[in-house]
Amino acid sequence: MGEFIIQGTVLTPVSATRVDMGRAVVHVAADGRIAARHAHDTPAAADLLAHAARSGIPVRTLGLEQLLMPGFADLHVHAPQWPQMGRALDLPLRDWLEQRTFPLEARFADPDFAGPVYEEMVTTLLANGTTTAVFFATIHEESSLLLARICLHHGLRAHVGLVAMDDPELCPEGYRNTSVEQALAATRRFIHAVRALPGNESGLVRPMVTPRFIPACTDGLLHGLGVMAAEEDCLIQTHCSESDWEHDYVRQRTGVNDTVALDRFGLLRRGTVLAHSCFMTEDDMALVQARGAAIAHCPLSNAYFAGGVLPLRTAWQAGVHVGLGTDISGGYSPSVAVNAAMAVTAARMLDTGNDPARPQAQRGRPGSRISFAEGLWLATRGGAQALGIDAGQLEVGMAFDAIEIDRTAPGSNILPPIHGEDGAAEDVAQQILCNMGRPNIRTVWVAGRQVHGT
Ligand code: XAN
Repeated sequence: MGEFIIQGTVLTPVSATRVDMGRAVVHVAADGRIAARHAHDTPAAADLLAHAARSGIPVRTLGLEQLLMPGFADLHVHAPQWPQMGRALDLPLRDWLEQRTFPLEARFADPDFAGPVYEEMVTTLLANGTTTAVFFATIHEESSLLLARICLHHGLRAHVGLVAMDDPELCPEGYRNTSVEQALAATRRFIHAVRALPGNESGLVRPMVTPRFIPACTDGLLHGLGVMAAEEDCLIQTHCSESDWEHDYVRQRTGVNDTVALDRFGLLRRGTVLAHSCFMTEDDMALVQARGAAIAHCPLSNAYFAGGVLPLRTAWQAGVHVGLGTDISGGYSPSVAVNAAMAVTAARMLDTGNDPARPQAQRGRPGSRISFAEGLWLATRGGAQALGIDAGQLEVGMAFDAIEIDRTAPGSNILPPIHGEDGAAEDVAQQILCNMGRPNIRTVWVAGRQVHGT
């Protein structure tokens, strides 16, 4: 992969609340990072282009209807649930797991079944502009390692977890770890195997310690995984304070909320990604912040399985890192943009006002709303920050994980700018999150490598 230059309109979050848009010349170095970014019409931009012409560095020039923006981070995807995306959402979480999801995931014991599913999923996520993904795989080592290989082959920046689940009270015979020792040995082998994959020297694909959630794991397994994450310096992912049923279950079993229980097992660390977290209290959030862990906010999935909405503003006020998750297939869309727009919508619905004239049941949490700029941040830099990755903004020093959007692609739902004027950057960000679709995504890069499109 060689260096190149790309010039055109760049749309990027500059902070959690501000989006910037302007024509720029961007230099992507051979290591896949942004080496320089200059506003077009500046002497520095002219010098860069002249240097490119002299040195034979390729230059890609975008038209006025194209936009360059950071790629999306999807912090929560159940890879083996791809075949049931958009199905079975009318069941409650526990029934859905037992009747539909565990039987489907059990089929991934067969790598010949897993391979084509994972192949299609990875390429579809890239086609939707996802440049970083965090996957729950299954309990099966061979097919989970195959998922890591497929991510590496296609250039998706990925985090892959071999799922650990051993509690016979919830997990069916045939789809659970057979003992704590077996689960721990498999997880350790998996961590080492992912790190040693040929072609993974840069760590593009990273393993994650993955206890499914407290109800699926015995105390012995949770404790062992906490110790292992520290020993191996490995990221962790799990579900946390997810739904009314799950939240009550954990309180009954442990006497505390999920966050405190996870902390006691050593599972709350910098680099832990907690999916959902709808039922976290302010104390829970303070603990998560103190440990440096992050939340994967899955607004679409929460509408079906949680019986609650993440108080996102409260999490941010507590200083917690938050990104977005599609939660396939608890969420029905593979698009992080759809989930970003849904996050804005869910926050507005939470904020139904606090008019004392209303009955208590109709009062919301005032101040919950988030802007579309904040939605874009969640979808890009917020997610990357949660994982400790230098990506998610098109700024010098960041990895060039980017999407070229074509606003006039055939089949586009994005309307052209009014009178040819784009207006405010936030308006454009809003339009992209609300109306973009696959036809608009012309090209995708991860770490400077073109991984989708032309
Ligand atoms: N909790 C879960 N929630 C979800 O949305 N999907 C799952 O597969 C799962 N497992 C535990």
